[in-house]
Amino acid sequence: MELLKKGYKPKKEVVASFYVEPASGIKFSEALESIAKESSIGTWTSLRTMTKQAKKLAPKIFYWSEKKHLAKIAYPQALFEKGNVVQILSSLGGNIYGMKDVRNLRWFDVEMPETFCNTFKGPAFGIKGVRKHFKVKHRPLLGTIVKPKVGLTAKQHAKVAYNAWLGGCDIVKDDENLADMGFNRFERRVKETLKMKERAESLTGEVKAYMPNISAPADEMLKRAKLVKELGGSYIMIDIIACGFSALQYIRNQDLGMIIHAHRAGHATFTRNPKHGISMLVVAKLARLAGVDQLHIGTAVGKMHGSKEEVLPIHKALSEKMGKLKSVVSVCSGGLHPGHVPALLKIFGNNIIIQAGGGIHGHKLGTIAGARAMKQAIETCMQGVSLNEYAKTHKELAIALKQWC
Ligand code: CAP
Ligand code: MG
Repeated sequence: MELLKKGYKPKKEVVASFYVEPASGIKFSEALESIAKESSIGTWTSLRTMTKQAKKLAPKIFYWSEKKHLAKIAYPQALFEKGNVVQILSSLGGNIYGMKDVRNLRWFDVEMPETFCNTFKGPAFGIKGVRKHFKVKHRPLLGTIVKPKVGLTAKQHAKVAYNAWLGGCDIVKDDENLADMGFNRFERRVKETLKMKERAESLTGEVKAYMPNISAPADEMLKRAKLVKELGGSYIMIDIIACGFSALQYIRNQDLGMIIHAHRAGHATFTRNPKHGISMLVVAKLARLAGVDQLHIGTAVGKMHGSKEEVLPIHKALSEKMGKLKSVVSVCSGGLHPGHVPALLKIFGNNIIIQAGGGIHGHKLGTIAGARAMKQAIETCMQGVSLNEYAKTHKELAIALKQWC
């Protein structure tokens, strides 16, 4: 099969971009052909069983630069099952990583025809739906993660959430490793925390939200999602890497009318190495196909790996046109405190959710003050004043800046 077609212009194909380092003794073009075959219709040797029909599904390697280790491969849409994210990963994120012909391989981008994107449900709410839910038009939304990550009882968890809402948080979420624990049962936590949410809403007059983590075996996830809905919740949170795209699509495809918050814990096992793995940009596009409404993308300024050059394209990709799919809200979280807010909003703009865990619950005066300090930092950006200026008349912010800057 002749797969190298330099200069070919893809039409309605799925285009995957790769970083490729061949193994020693393997030519760059040989490595590319192995990748193209193994990710589509071929294998290590020619086949007596190959048919004309099957050959029509052969991909075309239409761009490559050995110097830059780059290649672009156009795959016929017919190679991919409509509405099935799992099979995209099994093809483009599958066997090719284990082949001896490649020393390093990173799938760093994917472009899909609108007609293919439209075979997926995509986000049920998107940016517009989330903002409408909170009746918040312009400013970034503010969230917190109840800390300690695990260890509190359901009642204690709910109290921390209540204080965060009183202090000004719109959203409170479970941490990624909090599930149905002996010391904090899922149902009890959801009941207690939603009760506190309603109390905080009546006190503040603002819409508040709780994002319980339903990550578990898929059958249990559905039970928990339905329970949250029955109890009056509006959100569910899913650890999409640990749960996998099958479970994510399974829950999305139930059309429960719940906003889906996607945590990406574990992504760095394969997104972090610049020479090998799958980029967070690809994960983000697949998560949008699968139907998340919100997705952690990194902060560029906080505690997690991920530069502005890497994170900003992900933020843009979540609202760029992808057929008729709704946009996804970028969630910036990880090591953030009030001192980070101006730099964060300068990079990403206001159409994001800012989340702080330690940056709120670690505040010297406690959670309410910590949430107030984060909200005050957002206010400085909305009003165009400096943090230090605003801190002169806002003590919670002043204390936070002294504590962490
Ligand atoms: C943040 C966090 C989030 C990270 C995940 C944590 O807490 O709850 O899981 O944001 O990283 O457990 O670290 P802090 P990312 O605010 O206390 O750091 O968003 O990059 O996926
Ligand atoms: Mg966490």
